[in-house]
Amino acid sequence: MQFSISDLRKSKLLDLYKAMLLPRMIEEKMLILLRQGKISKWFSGIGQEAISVGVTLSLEEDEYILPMHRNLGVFTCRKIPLHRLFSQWQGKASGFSKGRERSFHFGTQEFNIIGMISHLGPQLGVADGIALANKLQGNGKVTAVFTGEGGTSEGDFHEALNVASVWDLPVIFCVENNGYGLSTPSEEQFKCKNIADKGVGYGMETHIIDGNNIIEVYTKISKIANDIRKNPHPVLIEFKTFRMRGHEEASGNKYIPKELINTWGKKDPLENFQEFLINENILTQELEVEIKKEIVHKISDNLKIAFDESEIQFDLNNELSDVFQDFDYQEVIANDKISKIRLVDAISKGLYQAMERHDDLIIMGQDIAEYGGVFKITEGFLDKFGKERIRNTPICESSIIEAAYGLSISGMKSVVELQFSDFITSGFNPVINLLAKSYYRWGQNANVVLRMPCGAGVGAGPFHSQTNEAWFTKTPGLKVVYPAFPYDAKGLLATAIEDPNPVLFFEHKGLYRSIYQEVPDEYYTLPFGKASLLQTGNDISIITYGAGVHWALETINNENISADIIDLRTLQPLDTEAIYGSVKKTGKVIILQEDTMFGGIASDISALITENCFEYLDAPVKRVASLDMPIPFAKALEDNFLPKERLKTVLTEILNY
Ligand SMILES: Cc1ncc(C[n+]2csc(CCOP(=O)(O)OP(=O)(O)O)c2C)c(N)n1
Ligand SMILES: [Mg+2]
Repeated sequence: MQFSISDLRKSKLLDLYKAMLLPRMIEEKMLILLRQGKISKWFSGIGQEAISVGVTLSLEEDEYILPMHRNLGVFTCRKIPLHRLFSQWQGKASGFSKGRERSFHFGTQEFNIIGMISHLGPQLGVADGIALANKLQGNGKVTAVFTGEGGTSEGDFHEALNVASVWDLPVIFCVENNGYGLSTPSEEQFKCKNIADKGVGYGMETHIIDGNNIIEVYTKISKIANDIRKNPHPVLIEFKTFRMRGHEEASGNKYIPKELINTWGKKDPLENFQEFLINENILTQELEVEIKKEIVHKISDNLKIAFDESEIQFDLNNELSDVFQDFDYQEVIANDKISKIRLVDAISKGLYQAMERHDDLIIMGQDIAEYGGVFKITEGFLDKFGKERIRNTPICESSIIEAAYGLSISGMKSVVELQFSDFITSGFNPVINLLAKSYYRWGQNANVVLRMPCGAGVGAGPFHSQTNEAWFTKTPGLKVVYPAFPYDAKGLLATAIEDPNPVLFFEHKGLYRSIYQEVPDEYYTLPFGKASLLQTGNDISIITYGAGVHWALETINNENISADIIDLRTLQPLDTEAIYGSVKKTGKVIILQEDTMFGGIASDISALITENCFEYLDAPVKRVASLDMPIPFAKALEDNFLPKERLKTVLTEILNY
């Protein structure tokens, strides 16, 4: 192995050596502890240390790094106290995730490290968001993100590279090509010669670097980082290296040909560099012994602290109260000036006023800038707020939601407009696994609102008509808002944007231009978790939301029935008090939803009512919902799919019970 040290000082060379030695020695200790059953799982980065160390030491300490499962060197180079790392791996309180996350699945703002989620690829899009914040703030910072070559097969990789390139984001995408993704060799993972070749297709600067040569990694990445700081742009680096041990320790590496291990064993980044330093008289045997002794002590002292720390105890309140970040709701009341406007106008005005109020709020979505969005909600926004804040995106829901999370990590707010709520399936992973779990996992909030134009009745067929709120009400960590009126929509959208937690904001397309209401012209907020009682009566309670509210009002008024009609307005949090109060009064209840029947939120509300109001019920709790089938296109089919007509039959049945 050739080392070209050019103008590096001796002390720097020794520092690089020590920086690689520390993670190597920690790992060797961990392998012993693993065999003794003292730690649970270990993903070894032995043989790949030069990459983590070289990249991390090329960055400033306040520049974000997003490592993967083999990048212990990133954590040690950022000088995290070792006992905190050890506590983290043992699920103890001095770690970074209150015992909720294992191995390297955590982040720490203190050290500017954003840890991975298991799904690998989302890391890359998160880096885009952090880099976008840096670019918008013009602070000249660079962001580095890691992935293995296996992870490059995921859609997230392609989306993230494409977005970074189109937006000229200051990111270094570091691919560690270590030959295997679990047991799958590279030739079964991708067909091109080098992963770096993929960057060409995105119009991106690329480099191939010997990942086992610390000097090459450090000098090249330092230079690239400097270039990016002056002139923001993304760079794709392929580090050629090899995974010397199994995917994780329990899985072994029998499937790897011995010759490969032997060949790469000779390229060990640490041994080769050590030999070089000795030959150059920079390192002596005595110094080597001294350095190792110091590290051994450091590791054992810190291990003792971690082992001495008591196990974490379960406290229900602690766990549940960390699902969401506390939000101190501030009521803002508008003056009396009102205008009669449609739902679509109320959302547009609410969003516009939120943009005026929050300088750090960015809107991202497909066709939202010049075109104003497919429903024209952001029409005219571009002129007022400019292209940086009203961002047209490529068609890539996943990486944009990941980028929104990255913006939140950097302290910014974002609203992402889904063109249709149906398309959230293409960005499902980051919603469920990044946004929803982040605060609970490591205390990082996701200050993101996803606007979800949804709903049927517009003859749009199976892929433009779904109302998919139940996919999200099921997932702890997400707030779900579903207004039925312009007044509620405007006030609740303002609150959604104020709230530091991730909010899915459902907007029914069928109501956009058909429902008018007098709405305050000024900015105002409305609280989450408060249903509205639209009409009172004594014979039955109808609990509903969205388009269901309008079906219920129409049906009840036509049939002249004395009913409570409750518009839930938000589904998470759910106003159970309003539900129970009404059911206890009327003794009969229908839960009406536009969603298909099985597994919808009506089922849970029904269960809550039977569990909490059983003695007050005079009839079975009834759900009225769409048929359990995809939404059809033709009018007669769609009308019969939807529950509106069935509501009358069920009403009669329950009132006569
Ligand atoms: C979406 C997803 N699919 C599968 C896995 C299981 N898995 C975890 S790591 C891994 C291999 C990753 O290979 P690579 O990206 O090359 O990284 P390496 O482990 O080699 O460092 C697999 C298949 C996962 N975590 N997430
Ligand atoms: Mg790999």
